[in-house]
Parts: sequence; structure tokens; C-alpha cells
Amino acid sequence: RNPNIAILGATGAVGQEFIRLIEERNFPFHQLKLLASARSAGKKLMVCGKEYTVEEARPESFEGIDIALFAGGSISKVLAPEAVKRGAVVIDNSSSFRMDPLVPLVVPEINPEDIAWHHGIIANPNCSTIIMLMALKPIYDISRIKRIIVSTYQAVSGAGKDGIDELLNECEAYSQGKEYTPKILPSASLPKHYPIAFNVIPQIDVFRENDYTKEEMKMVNETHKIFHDDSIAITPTAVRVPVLRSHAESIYIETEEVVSVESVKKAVDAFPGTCLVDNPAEMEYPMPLDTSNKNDVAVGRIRRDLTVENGINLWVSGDQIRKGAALNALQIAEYMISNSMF
Ligand code: 11C
Repeated sequence: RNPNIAILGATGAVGQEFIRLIEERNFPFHQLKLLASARSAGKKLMVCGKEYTVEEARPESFEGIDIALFAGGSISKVLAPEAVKRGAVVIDNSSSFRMDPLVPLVVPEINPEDIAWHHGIIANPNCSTIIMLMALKPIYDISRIKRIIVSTYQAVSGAGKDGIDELLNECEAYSQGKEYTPKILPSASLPKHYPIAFNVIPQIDVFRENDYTKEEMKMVNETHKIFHDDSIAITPTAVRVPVLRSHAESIYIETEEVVSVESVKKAVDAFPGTCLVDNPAEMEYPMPLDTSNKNDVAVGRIRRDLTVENGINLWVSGDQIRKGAALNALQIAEYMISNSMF
């Protein structure tokens, strides 16, 4: 039979994307439970033409659930073990379990084999990591990547609906000649906030002791875990830009062997889940407005480094709410269903 599914965080941005994708992909399920905080309980949502009432998430909500899709946030830490205790497999979009050695961290196009050794929880990587690795895996398969220098250009929706509202409110205030006091970015919990309209902010999440941010260190640690290669040297700079949806990244890599630009383009084009958008003569390259609401991560501006023989530059853009979150998690669930793993 098809699995009983629960979506935790059904009313948020990632939860809503789960619902859209379930409809779009004809995702097979027997029963569906929509869960959220007490604040959203009682809301009615339509899924596949049927009305569902959002229930408050409690430990006992997971009785009889086969696969629980967790949209993210600190609630995962509390409820994931409760769901597992009741027999569910949790696919978790939060950062709580990603580096736990007992939890696989999976991008289905890259390391689906890791799904098999789960102990109840499977973690979905950070969006910036997923988008980068979707572009790099086809290259890594030609020649090991020794070094990565990456700068991200991250959309405000990475900071949730509040991030979107902040950018729109600031733009509106500017156009009306009014003052607006920023309160969300870089992060609502921080003591200082900066405008994002007509600005870029080189801080996403809090700083660690080494002066890299938490977002940057996620890109380092999660890449090592997903590629099973701790020796890749990675230097990230994560930046928030005034874009509503879809992250972009400028990536420089050094491969072990010299790889031709043509073979990189061919490999990227052939890889499932990425598309090549690379035609300088026609001014074609990946842009967030074009990749928003799309499943594929777009890769372009592929060119040899001017000074390093085995160095290649590329530019990548992908919808961080789709492939960076909900779609990746749903693909993990689809893999489990088609391999009779629940
Ligand atoms: C952002 N990448 O754009 C973050 C949001 O670890 O899943 C997702 C954080 C995470 O702000």
C-alpha cells in the first residue's frame, strides 16, 4: 500500500511547497496529516482536491504515520525522536541532525545509497549546499574536486516569509519617501538589523568562533558528509541579496586532473536535476527570476580560470524552496517508496 504521510509545518513556505509538489508529482500516499503549531491549528487546506484541517503537532500525531516530512525549525529536535519512536521515518529539513553520524544527509541524485542506513531520521541538507553540489557532482564524477571557493547570493525567502515582507516593505517605504526600520535581516534574533533593499548583507545566520557564519560552515561540513570526502578544501562567503526567491552562487573549483570546459558542460547537461544555461553569445545564463518555481538547478558561465590550469569558474542558480528544501525531501521519500523502504 501507499504510505501514510504527515507534513510538519504545513502552513509555512516549505510546507506549502510540499503540498504543491505532492499535487504536481502525483506523489503516492494513503492518508495525509497536516501538522503545525497551535497557532495554525484549525486552518483548512486543499490537497489534491480534498480539504484537510491542520492539526496541532503533538508526539501522538505520528501514530500510524510511515513517512513524516518535517519542513524545518527547532521543533524538529523535539518531535523527530517522538515520530521515530512511533514507527515513522522522518525526513527532516532542519539543521538539527545533519551532522549526526547516525543520520544520513542525502541529495538523491548524489548519494541515494546513504538512505539505506538510516535509523529513523534522514536529513535534508541546507539549500545553499544542495544547489552547489547539484552543479559540482557531475564534475566530481569526471575528476575529483580538490578545492572550492564559493560566494552565495541568497534570496530573502531563505529567511522565511518575514524576509520577503522585509524586502517588500522596505521597497514600498522607499518609493513613498518614508522611513522603515529593518528588523529581520541578517537574522531576527540578532541585536542589529540592516536594510536589504538596495543593499547586500555579507552575513547569513550567526558568526562562529572562526569568523565564518553558521551558514558558511554548513556548506563546508555538509559537502564533506554528502561527498564522503573530508579532504575537499572549501572557502565559502554567504551573502543575502535583494532577491525574493531562488539562490545563486559563484563557484570556483580546482579539479585533480585538467578537465575540458566542453566535458564539464556535457556532464552538467546530462546530470538529472541540473540544466545547462550557458550561451554568452545570446546573453543566456542562470538567473533567479528564471529558476524560481523550477525543479532544475541551472548552471552556466562555465569557463576556464585565467591563471590556474585545473581551475574552472561557474555560476549557478536554483530555487531554494524547491530543490533546496521541499523537492529534495520529497525525492528522498519517493526513493524510499520505489525501493520498498518504509
Ligand atoms: C537561508 N539557507 O537562506 C538559509 C535557510 O539550514 O536549512 C535554511 C537554513 C537551513 O537563510
